[in-house]
Amino acid sequence: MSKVSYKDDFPILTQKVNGYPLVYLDNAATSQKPKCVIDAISKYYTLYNSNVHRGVHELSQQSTNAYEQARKDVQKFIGAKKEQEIIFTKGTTDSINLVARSWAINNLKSGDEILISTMEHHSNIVPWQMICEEIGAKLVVAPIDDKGQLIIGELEKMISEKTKLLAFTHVSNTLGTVNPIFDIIDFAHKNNCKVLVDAAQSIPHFKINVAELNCDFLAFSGHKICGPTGIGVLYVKEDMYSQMTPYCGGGDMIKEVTFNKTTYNDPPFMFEAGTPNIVGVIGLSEAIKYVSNIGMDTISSIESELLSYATEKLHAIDRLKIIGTANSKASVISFNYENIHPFDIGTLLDQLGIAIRTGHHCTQPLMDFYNIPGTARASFAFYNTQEDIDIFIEALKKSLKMLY
Ligand code: 7TS
Repeated sequence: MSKVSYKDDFPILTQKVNGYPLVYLDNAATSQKPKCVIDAISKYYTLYNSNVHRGVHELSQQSTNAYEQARKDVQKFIGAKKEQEIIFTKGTTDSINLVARSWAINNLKSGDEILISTMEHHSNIVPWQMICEEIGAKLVVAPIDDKGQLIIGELEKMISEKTKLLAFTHVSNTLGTVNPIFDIIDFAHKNNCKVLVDAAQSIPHFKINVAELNCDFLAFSGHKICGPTGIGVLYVKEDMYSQMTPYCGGGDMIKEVTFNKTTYNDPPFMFEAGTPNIVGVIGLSEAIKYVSNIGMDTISSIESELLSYATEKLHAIDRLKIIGTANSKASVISFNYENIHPFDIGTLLDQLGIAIRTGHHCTQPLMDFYNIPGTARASFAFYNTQEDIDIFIEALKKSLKMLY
């Protein structure tokens, strides 16, 4: 187990909750923020708060420079070929809706199909249902096995000339499953099908390179990778822009406006209408620098050790069932214990200062697949420690004794 601890970088983790030192194991919902990110946000408001892309004055230039530098930082971080391929959004949900409204609605017709999987988050289901309803397209769902793995042979059979988009998650937020996205993207492209990757749960854990992946769209949220809430990214492969039109109009996304006709700015600006989340972008760029300094490979290896350690400890608890046992997993463990409601487990753990998430995790169809109302979910970040897991396991045993 790695000896370096990154906990000290996170001020929030030093506090007590309900009288106990906080053990934060709800990282799949949102990550904590290191001091450097908090400082970058504070510095922006203290020293150069101003709007971007419009002021001639010094502060606006500083703010614009920081905003556009952040775009380059994101480009480099995800291996995009050009900075123009980076659109800043509110988060993964907003990014997926942007693809639905700016691309899918213009390029799909009645009878076409969108292929997703059983393990998708609601934000990669509902936008497509809305589009399908509007244009008469069909949502097709690829099955998974009991371990929570995509059945690739079945998925491949479901792709036909009608399939125009494959939208699927890289990592399941509920099961932790890591999907074989290289192979899936390759297969989809051989069948003339575009691919959107929901990277909300992979970007915090692994090095992502969109050029190598060769995906057409990739979405993620800043808040899951040590950045602020309300900021996200949509990567768009440059040649897709010719098939897209903006769905949100307003300031900053135009070249010229008259009452007769408006011409649009170039991408990515045409997709960033209105005053953007400037401080969010600046905070995200600081977060990217922070995790890059640690190294995504180091992060992956710390988290994989935490995952193995916690899985082993949970397996040793009689009658506890882990939901999601894929061969390749990120540091997320969902579990249930006999007929005890996950909410009760979460509530008792909270009283001992331990934060986990309980419920359906915005994956209700996946809960239906397993025929369960929800799970208790512990999700680990690189700043968690073996000691956190020991405390969690002891508290869990104590809680189960009280409940069962
Ligand atoms: N896709 C996946 C795979 C997710 O896990 C989430 C959020 C989203 C999309 C949506 O991200 P947002 O930032 O736009 O909300 N997942 C979770 C979770 O597991 N617990 O809380 C939020």
